[in-house]
Amino acid sequence: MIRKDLIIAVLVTFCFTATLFLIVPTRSIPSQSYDPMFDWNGDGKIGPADFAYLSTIFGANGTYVNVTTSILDLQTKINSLNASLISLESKVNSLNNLTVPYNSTHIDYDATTETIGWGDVDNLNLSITLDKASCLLIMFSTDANATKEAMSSNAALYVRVLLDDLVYPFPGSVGICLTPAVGNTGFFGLSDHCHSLGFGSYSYNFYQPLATLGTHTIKMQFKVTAGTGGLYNSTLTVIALPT
Ligand SMILES: [Ca+2]
Repeated sequence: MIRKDLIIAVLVTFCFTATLFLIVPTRSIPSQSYDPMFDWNGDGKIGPADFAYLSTIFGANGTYVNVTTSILDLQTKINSLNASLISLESKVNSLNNLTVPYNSTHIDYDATTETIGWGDVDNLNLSITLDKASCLLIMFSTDANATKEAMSSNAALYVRVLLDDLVYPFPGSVGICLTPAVGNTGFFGLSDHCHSLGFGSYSYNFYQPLATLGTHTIKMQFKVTAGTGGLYNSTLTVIALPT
């Protein structure tokens, strides 16, 4: 009977002791979580070197910086910058998809007129197709002259553009006086006479600020007020710019 009680006592003592050994080590190990804010030398652990550095600056004064707030502010700025980049990327993509319709034609012979009413310049016409409403820039350049045979009114060469066979609204139906006028001279007792105007380079840029979607035709017309007018080496170019 005594022996049985002794065995039970030994077993109870063993269990109690084992429980202490399980509890004590658990309580003896403090909770240690790595905080990079205190890892001054950046070696991935909090050690003597970090305390050594801290001791060198102990007691120092300065302006407190809330690192968390600073990081949040920086994150806000980064988010704003990122939004700007996304917007810029969208605009660049739009530019990459942008098409600029254009057309051009050229004649390399001398087109002349002796009429005082408007007439077409042969082969100086073209068409352009727009996928949306656009501003048309119509550029005309030529080597022109004007001659005058009779002693009459001044002779000058005029040009204009027809858009879809309608008189172009800009600068107006009167057209552009392209060359200087050739007139009579003979003042101060000199005999009455006149001189023809040699070929010279002239140009004019017409524009239509709001051309509608679709295909448009453009052609040049010319006229003279007297005598003969000539166009040589003429170029007609139209470019459709986004509005
Ligand atoms: Ca460290």
